[in-house]
Amino acid sequence: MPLYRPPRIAASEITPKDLYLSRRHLLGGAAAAIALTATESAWASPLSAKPSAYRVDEKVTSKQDATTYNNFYEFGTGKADPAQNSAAFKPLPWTITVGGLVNKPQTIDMETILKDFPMEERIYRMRCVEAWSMVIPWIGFPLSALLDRVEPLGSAKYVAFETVVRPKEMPGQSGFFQPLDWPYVEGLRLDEARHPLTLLATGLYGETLPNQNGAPIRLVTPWKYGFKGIKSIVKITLTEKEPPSTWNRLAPQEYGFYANVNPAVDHPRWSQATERRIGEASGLFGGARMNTLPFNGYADQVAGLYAGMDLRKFY
Ligand SMILES: Nc1nc2c(c(=O)[nH]1)N[C@H]1C(S)=C(S)[C@@H](COP(=O)(O)O)O[C@H]1N2
Ligand SMILES: [Mo]
Repeated sequence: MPLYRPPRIAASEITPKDLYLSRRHLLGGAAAAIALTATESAWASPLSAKPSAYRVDEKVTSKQDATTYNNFYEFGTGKADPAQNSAAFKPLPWTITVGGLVNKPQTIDMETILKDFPMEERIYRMRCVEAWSMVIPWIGFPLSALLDRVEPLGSAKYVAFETVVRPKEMPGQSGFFQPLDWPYVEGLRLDEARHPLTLLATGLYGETLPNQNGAPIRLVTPWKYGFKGIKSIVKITLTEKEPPSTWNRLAPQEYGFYANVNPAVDHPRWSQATERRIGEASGLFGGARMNTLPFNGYADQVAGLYAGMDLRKFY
């Protein structure tokens, strides 16, 4: 499989020293799962993972589409911006600090994560609240495994997530126009966070995550709208109260905390009944229009989490 190359990065822009350091960083740790073969892009390297039973039987979106049509406002608001503006972002070295209402708060580096948590490949649907969708082969591990490691206290009811803040490497955080308040934050109820479908992803298409997809580690909750899938996570905090989430804070009448995919509840400005599958045989708008499924097709597995809630009231 050809290696993915971040667009618009010339080999000459990476100094040999950077390269050497990031390579050594990858190879020197106990991260046996990573075998670096690229000479010029240490952050796009093969990542081995066991296949899993979590796979939808639908055509997988091309890697080209999944890595060039992105939402990652830290790198700009256009779909092509994250791939074009993220070459200077350094996903390694990286640590995640996990704390709050837990017995064993800790800061874990990426090598330890790759070594301690067995990686699986999972092919999930991805449905953006903007009514487009993809099918993506993620590599990652269940968030519940990380939560087990820190031992949440009985008082913990929610999990809060934070994206890194690095204005020097993320042009969307440093320009005149700042589209969001940083850091980007998200949250899940603890039972949602512990659900077996909830993944911390470290790769896609057999490789470590490209910067534009949330390197080196991001959240994937396939039954929720894509904005819940917070990228480039540096902090995870167990809390008693529902944590803030970026889009809900910005426009609470348009984006909810739960954000479960629900074709019966329209966004105030557009229908959520159908979606445009990116890259599929196109109509006028460059993608096949298909019906959106309740919980994005994962109702069998997750509907039980919301028993007793009137889902028409939540978006
Ligand atoms: N930190 C951060 N995470 C983010 C976003 C963002 O702008 N910043 N965009 C979200 C949205 S709206 C979507 S649809 C998905 C897109 O993920 P993808 O680009 O890997 O397909 O990332 C989500 N995670
Ligand atoms: Mo989205």
